[in-house]
Amino acid sequence: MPSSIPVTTPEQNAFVIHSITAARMNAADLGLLTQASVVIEHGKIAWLGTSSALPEAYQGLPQINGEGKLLTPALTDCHTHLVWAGSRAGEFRQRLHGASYQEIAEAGGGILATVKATREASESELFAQSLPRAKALLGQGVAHIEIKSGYGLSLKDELKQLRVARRIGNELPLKVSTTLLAAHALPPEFKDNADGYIDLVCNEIIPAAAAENLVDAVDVFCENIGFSRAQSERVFQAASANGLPVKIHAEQLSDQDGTALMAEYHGLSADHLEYLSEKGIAAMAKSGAVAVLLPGAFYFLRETKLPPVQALRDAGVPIAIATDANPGSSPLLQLPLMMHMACAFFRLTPEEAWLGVTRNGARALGEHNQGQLAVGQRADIALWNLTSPEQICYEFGINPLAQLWIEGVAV
Ligand code: DI6
Ligand code: FE
Repeated sequence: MPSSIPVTTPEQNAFVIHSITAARMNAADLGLLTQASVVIEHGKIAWLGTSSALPEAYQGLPQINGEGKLLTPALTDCHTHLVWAGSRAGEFRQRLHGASYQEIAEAGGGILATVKATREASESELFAQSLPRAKALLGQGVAHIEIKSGYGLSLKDELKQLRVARRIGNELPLKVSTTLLAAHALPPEFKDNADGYIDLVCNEIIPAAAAENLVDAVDVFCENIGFSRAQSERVFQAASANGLPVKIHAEQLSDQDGTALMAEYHGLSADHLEYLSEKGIAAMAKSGAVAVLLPGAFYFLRETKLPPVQALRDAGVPIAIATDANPGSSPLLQLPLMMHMACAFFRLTPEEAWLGVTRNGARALGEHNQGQLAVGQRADIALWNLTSPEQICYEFGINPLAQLWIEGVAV
């Protein structure tokens, strides 16, 4: 049982939650601690241990009765594209009539349909359409979301998307990490000139986004319908030159060796990974990057090839789970449902699913001060109406969140 001597004196904004089962996320079994108490102070976890061992200095603080509920770190959704305009419901209908995702993309629909709508939307319209999506995640206990650009595909419109993402983080209590995904698709004005577009991304869009402090990481869609490994590498070089960490959409529809490239650039994560090879797994294991699995896209695209979960496990690669919220391949905003699907489709254990949306989700965003219940971590914590951790993976449709605190403030 961990305990620590308090280093600060308790203040008015400090409180204790007692009678909880704490899932510390410090071990493969989640490090459950029953009849526990946690002390929150200055927006951080100041103490955690069994209730009977609560230090005297904290005993006079306001007390919240956790009534035996499960307390976990708040959730992180480490891969979303939730700033977009318009709807692709018509494409869903086309797919029901037999068209594939690739065929729709090649015919100028798909991502480019959303690019058109996103370009046409003003910044305030884009914000108004996107805000409810972030609110939906917040209401499920998500305290940190990543938001990618990639539906602007021009200097002006990529920056517009990133500004909207930053504004969501400023207006809601949750934290937003922004990722520039200008290399998501080829815009119509660069048709047949992918290298010319990559020049624009590297020479103008990345430096401008970095200069305006609009971006926390850079991503590329490395795929036969996206960008080649060589083009992805040029984007990574520009990201590195601008001091930005990289991530990659890799091996989603085919194996392009993008994961190994990301590892060479010491990237944060490789995401999707259904077609990941042994070579890619070994590269990830060596680099320490996070494998982000996206069961929503697997489900919605009716993919049949499973990501190599057992090989990732055997290699000790940390696994995260996210929604991939986007209008084309994962039109959903339900992170607990992704925990269920990760278990049902990918055979993750409930413990792996929890680690995937807490500790490992945070790591995929380069965050080490959140995602665990431990002294010194940000007090982004969630109390759940759950009798056991696996219940959230088993049953869906009822929101089990009892209370969320972000930096120690009740939401
Ligand atoms: N992979 C995906 O699944 C999404 N983007 C990507 O690179 C799909 C985005 C869309 O269809 O709008
Ligand atoms: Fe994605």
